[in-house]
Amino acid sequence: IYGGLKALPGAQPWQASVQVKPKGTTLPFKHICGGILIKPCWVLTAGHCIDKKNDFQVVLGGLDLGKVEPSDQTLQVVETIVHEEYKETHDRVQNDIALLKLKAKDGKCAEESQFVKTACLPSEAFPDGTECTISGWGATPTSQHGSSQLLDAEVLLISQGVCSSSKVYGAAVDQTMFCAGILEGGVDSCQGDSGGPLTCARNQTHYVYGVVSWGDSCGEKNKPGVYTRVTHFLDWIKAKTASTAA
Ligand code: 4AZ
Repeated sequence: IYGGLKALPGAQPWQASVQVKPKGTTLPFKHICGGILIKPCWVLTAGHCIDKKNDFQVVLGGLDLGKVEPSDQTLQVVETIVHEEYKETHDRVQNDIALLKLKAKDGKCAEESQFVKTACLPSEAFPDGTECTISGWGATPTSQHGSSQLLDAEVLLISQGVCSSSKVYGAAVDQTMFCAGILEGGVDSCQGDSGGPLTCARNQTHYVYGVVSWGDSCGEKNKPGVYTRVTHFLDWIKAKTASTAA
């Protein structure tokens, strides 16, 4: 996260760290992407975070990735579902969305606490200019390897007209995506934040409106972050997660 601050305990309780243990090694799990808890057994993330060859785990409730904290809940992933039309081309990713099904222990997956809560799925659009929140452990201006502390920042929703104008991203951005940030630069998501949340609030309820997806570099003028537009994928999310009551 560029232009962010240390997240306060409990401020982003849906934030997940998506971690992999490369197959056929004994290396420990390491953070690769963010994720968003949307149901006790389901984490939403980006399609480009999922390489099916890997074993995944998800850590919820943590702020410092370098420490084991009492609020941590570490869960195994039993199924990864990448969008059927996920595509990576030279200049962009499309349908950059995936779901991770968590493994239940004693019949439960994530347990709600002060530090672990689900984010709601949005049912309608938020207006351009709405102030929303991004968070993650990704790269910062002073650390390309990311931050061990969870950071968050406020960004503004940018209109589709501006986002797909030639001075910003042109035709690389379509209706399944949106831009958010500050056009002057300085506040943005970055590598390692991918898959994580952009949430917008209405009446004290937090909605997962975007999934960190891509962008040209980080924090540059006229190159805001590009987010998967969750409202475009609601039917897909509901269909895939309908198999479990939780
Ligand atoms: C990345 O490489 C990435 N500034 C994520 C977000 C942004 C750029 C790159 C947005 O995962």
